[in-house]
Amino acid sequence: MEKIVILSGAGLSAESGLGTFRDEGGLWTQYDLADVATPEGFARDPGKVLDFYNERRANAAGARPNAAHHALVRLQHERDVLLVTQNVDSLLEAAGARDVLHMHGRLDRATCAACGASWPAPPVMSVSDRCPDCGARATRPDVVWFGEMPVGLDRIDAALSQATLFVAVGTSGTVYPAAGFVDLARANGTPSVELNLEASSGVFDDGRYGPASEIVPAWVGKILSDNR
Ligand code: BJW
Repeated sequence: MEKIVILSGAGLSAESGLGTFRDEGGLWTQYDLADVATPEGFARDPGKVLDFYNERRANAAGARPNAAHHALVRLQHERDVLLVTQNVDSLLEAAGARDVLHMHGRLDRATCAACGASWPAPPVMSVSDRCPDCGARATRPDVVWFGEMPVGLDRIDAALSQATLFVAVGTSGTVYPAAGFVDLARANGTPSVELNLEASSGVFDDGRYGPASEIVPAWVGKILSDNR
């Protein structure tokens, strides 16, 4: 039976109005990632990092899934699909996904650096917030910064080892370990497809290029009609 692993990145949500990181005007052209996306940056200036995520949380709360999110969810409903996303937004869930592995965490969750508790993030996080479990003033966004271990790697490895197709959607393939999934898939002999605005740095067996809201529904339609 067909088993599909789909890895998504910021390009999936770009047409929903959420910025990418490395494109022209992207977040990493406006902010130094060492300041806002590392544990060291957070230790230096937690207020700056919380402001960065508070603004992104507010933007994400006003965003709606686009045709690409809806198409991936349709495929998940009709086939055996593991949706792995690097995105911290919840647009796949908003489109009706039943299971999404957020390997870089979630904007709508907070966590405690002291005890590891995790809970729904308030709209605005502040340095004076206390952990609801242990009371420590050690709360932070529940996202994965550079140098930290992504979420769910064992489950992803297991799924990749059994996959019959690996698909990357809207990701530049610059951040590891996600950037290496295509190599793992290919090493297992699993065909790989890239759906992106333009070719990334990864090596894929097949590629469709253009805006996600156009190429993803077209590709999903083809998969569903080819394998009825
Ligand atoms: C469209 C479109 C449209 C636009 N339609 N497409 C040297 C070598 C190798 C590795 C390392 C190294 N030095 C350090 C490392 C490790 C490091 C890393 O990879 N660094 C690289 C930069 C070199 N990685 C880590 O530290 C990770 N942890 C780790 O490695 O743990 C140790 C470990 C050891 C052994 C095994 C496993 C693990 C953690 C990485 C955490 C990344 N965190 C961030 C920020 C936090 C979340 C947040 O704030 O949102 O995650 S960084 C940022 O990049 C974010 C994203 O999830 C991630 C990926 O970006 P993405 O999604 O690809 O976005 P872009 O902007 O890069 O690309 C968008 C794409 O969309 C482009 O291709 C466009 O063309 C396309 N597009 N519009 C379709 N409309």
